[in-house]
Parts: sequence; structure tokens; C-alpha cells
Amino acid sequence: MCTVCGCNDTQGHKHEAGQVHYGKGEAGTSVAGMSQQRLIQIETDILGKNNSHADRNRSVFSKNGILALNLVSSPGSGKTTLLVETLKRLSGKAPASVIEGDQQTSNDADRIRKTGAAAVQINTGKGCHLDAHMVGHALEKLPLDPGSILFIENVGNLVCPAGFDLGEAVRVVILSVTEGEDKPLKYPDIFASADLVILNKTDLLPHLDFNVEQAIAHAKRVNRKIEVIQMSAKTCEGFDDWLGWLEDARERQALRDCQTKAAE
Ligand SMILES: Nc1nc2c(ncn2[C@@H]2O[C@H](COP(=O)(O)OP(=O)(O)OP(=O)(O)O)[C@@H](O)[C@H]2O)c(=O)[nH]1
Ligand SMILES: [Mg+2]
Repeated sequence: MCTVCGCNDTQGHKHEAGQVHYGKGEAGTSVAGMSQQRLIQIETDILGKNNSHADRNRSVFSKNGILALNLVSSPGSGKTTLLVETLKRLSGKAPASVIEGDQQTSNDADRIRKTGAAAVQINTGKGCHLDAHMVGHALEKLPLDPGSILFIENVGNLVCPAGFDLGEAVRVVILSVTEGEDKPLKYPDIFASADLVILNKTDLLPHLDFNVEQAIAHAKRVNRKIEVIQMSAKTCEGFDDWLGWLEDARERQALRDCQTKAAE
């Protein structure tokens, strides 16, 4: 047992002075009274089951030519506002539907439906993220138009959604400028697993000390391939970049679906 953090890491690890780090063991986390091996086993079981549901969702998306995006962020970064504005602009150009994830309320799905798009609200109760099984059920309630875009707004949380593949083709982290530029370093898993960072609420920059270049450098330090779009869902600055990015992602998805069909 580690004499500093008390975890059952059998491999041994060091802590910096003045710091107790509960993620130093093999499992990367610690639960009192549970060995690192047991934690690894539990995580492997849970994620293994989730991954098979995610593969099922992915094949539904592929069969119907759907581009699925998983939108993750801390609470209130602007996910629903961004979606509402995006859906207004996609209207008549690309069919789109939305799965909304929140612990409680159907507020966000109600906001989405006002744009005319189909939306299903998933409430997770005590749960802090969506999983692929929940998304699979929600898909049964959506039209799944061929060639459409499915936006999945995850529960506002920068930690728990990171490990759960929903079957999406693209993962987008929304980081608002009111949150501080150090978030990619403090919550690296979610940035490491994402394809794109949307730096949102740029209209507020004149009132803040937020350093845009530093935030981008931190995101790239965690994930050198990550792309960045700066935008304001309020003033709609940066929307052309976002819509262009979406269109490119749709084309890449169509090509992948075509290659999958050709290989079958
Ligand atoms: N100034 C400014 N405010 C924004 C912007 N985007 C969203 N907001 C505001 O931020 C608040 C939260 O926005 P939401 O879209 O509900 O955020 P969310 O990420 O969906 O929140 P949860 O679903 O609760 O995690 C609202 O008051 C929005 O009006 C933006 O670009 N600029
Ligand atoms: Mg929301």
C-alpha cells in the first residue's frame, strides 16, 4: 500500500512534495479498500460492454449515412445555444436531429424542438455522462434520415464523458472563455479524445483576462492533432468556420461509409 495516498498500488509510485495524487497507480484512480487490479477489472468490464453498444450505434450511423457528433463540455459552456444556432442555419440544407443529455429536466430538448428539429431528451439521474446503451435507445425514437447529422449533447461534465464512446464519428469539446485557459491541462482526458475544440463566448473576451493563444497551446499539448475554432454562439462570429468544418466532416463520413459498403 502507498503510504502517502493509501491506494493499493503494488507497483510503487512517487508523489511530488505538497501533493497527494490519487491517479498514480496502474488504474489511474483510487477507491478506498479496492485494489488497483480490481479497479482495472471493473473499468474493463464497463467499458467493454459500452464499446459493443457503441459499435452497434456506429453501424446504424454507417448504414444510414449519418454523421454523429458527441458534444462535451463543462456545464453552461454554450452547447445548446450553439446547437440552436447551428440547426437554424442547417434548416433546409441538411436534415439534423439531436439527443440531449442532462441529469434532470427536458429544458434543452424543448429549446431544440423550437427550431423544428427532432430531439430526444435523456435524463441520467445521478449519472454524470451518457453511455452508448442510452444513445442506442434514443435512436429508436428519432427519424434517422439518410445523410443527416445527429448531434449528441452530453451531460455537462469535463471528466466522466471522456471514457465513453457513443459510436460517434466526431467528438467536439466546447470550452468557453469564462472557464480559464488551463482547462485542457487540468482535464486532459476529454481534450485528448476530441477532434475539435470550439472556443466559445469570444464576444466576452474584452471583459476577461483569458489568453486565447495559451488555451490553444494547452489543448495542443494534450492532443497535437486537435483542431480549434473560435466562435461566439451569441454574436455568431466564427459560424462560417464551424459550418465549413461540419460540411468537411460530412464528406469524410460519406467517403468512409462508401468504403465500408465496398468492403462488405
Ligand atoms: N456571451 C455569451 N453567452 C453565451 C454564449 N453561448 C452561450 N451563452 C450563454 O451561456 C449560458 C449557458 O448556455 P447553454 O447553451 O445553456 O449552455 P450548455 O452548455 O448547453 O449548458 P448545460 O446543458 O447546462 O451544460 C446561457 O446563458 C447562454 O445564453 C456566447 O457565445 N456568448
Ligand atoms: Mg445544454
